[in-house]
Amino acid sequence: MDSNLAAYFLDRNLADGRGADTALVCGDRSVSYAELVALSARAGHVLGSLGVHKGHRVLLALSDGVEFVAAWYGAQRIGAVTAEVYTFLTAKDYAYYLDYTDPAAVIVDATTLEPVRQALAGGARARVLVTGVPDAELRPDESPLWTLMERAPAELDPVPVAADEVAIWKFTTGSTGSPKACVHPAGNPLASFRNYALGVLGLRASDRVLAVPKLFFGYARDLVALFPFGVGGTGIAFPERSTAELLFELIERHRPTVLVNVPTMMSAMVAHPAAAEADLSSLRLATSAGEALPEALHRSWDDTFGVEVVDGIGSSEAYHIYLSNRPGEIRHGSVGRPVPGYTARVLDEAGAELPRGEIGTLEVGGPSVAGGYWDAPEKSASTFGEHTVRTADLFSQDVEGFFTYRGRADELLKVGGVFVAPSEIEHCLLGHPDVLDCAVLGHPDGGLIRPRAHVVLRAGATTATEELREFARARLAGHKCPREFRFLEALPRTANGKLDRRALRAEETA
Ligand code: 3SK
Repeated sequence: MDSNLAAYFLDRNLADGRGADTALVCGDRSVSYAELVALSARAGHVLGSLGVHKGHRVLLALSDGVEFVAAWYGAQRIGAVTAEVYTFLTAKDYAYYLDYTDPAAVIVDATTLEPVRQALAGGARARVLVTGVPDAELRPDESPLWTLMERAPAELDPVPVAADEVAIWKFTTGSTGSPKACVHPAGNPLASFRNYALGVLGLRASDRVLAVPKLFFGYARDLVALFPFGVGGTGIAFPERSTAELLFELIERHRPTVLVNVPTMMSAMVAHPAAAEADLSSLRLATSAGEALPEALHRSWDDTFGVEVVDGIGSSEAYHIYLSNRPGEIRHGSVGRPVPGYTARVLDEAGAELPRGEIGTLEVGGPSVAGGYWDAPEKSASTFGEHTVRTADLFSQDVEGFFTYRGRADELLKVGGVFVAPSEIEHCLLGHPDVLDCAVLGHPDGGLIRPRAHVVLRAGATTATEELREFARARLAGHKCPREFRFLEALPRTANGKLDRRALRAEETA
């Protein structure tokens, strides 16, 4: 069967009589399925005319919007392999991605053109397609995407792609080293769509999905621009950076039914002065992933907004979410149970499965696990098995089968000879009403390692070290209680919204 993703997620809607239905909303623009199919056909022609063919890589350095989605499906339509990068990177970062990806074409916009130009000066040989910049400002070796699309035919048959042929690269930063791409065949997003989007979230044609993270992050991209299209629903995209205020506005304006969220933004939304008046009544559910959702934050979200949050965990290695709660069956503090079709085992250091209740590293198995990392055979061999991936995440599973996140194996602190997970201390402190954000790192103290808390207080709060110490002492074993607290304006976060422990450590030692 053909697994071309443009055929599956876009063209099928025309065959099913949904051509006039809205596929994508961005600002005042509403794009129907028929229009999106035509835009992707035009983009596919443009790429083809520049010599991009089946199996070639296309790197997207684009802000969220119609252009992103049209270009992505244009590349998929011709059987090319898509990879996306964040739009606020430096020329040095883009040089790394261009060198690593070696794309046949890179697609940029007004935000990314300059740094990509500088990066390309290093000698990379990709064709450059530009959108959102006047044609007259382009250099002779750069091509105007939109102008060429306007001249291109609006029909293009999808190139046949088998389920085991590579279609998508998903970058993963990991906690060490340079970003690596997880190489995914076309069948993986289809498996994730069936198992997670349909099997867990129950996506339907009436759904309108809005995401907090940007589309370069696969968690958001698939939930906005793939999975809703698989049921004839609507994705909502916006180019601006997400803020609580903007999200309240977008939710009131576009009336999404599903909000794809991350814990940091949940915290910012709950703490926002306009939270009580915000109208989230259009939402039938929100998802949370990307980071562990602290129980206290989950409960304050429930109290503030009353919108059910389906917490889960995914990874670029497993393609998307593999452990998740289920709507109507939410267990606070747990990331739920395996998504249908997936397995999850808690292992000891020797790789043997641990009994329920014990903490170990998680091994995930399922139909969407990547074939490996690009150009990293040793790391691939130590991470991937036959449709399994060994994570560095620590978990325990209770007798009812629910999994609880216990931190990263590589972040554990050995305090007084006992392993302590920073996440346990962080989740405890986040239960204090004045704590907005928190990260715990180990620091040497008289030859010993002790937990040190970095805390962001809510606006106007004046809570001091002694009160937080007492709060922790009442809830945690003595060796887990931080003695030292540092108060910060904000914690460093990655482009995906995850806590950046490396940057925090660098700030600490600067
Ligand atoms: O949490 C993640 O890193 C992730 C990555 C890819 C897809 C989905 C998720 C949640």
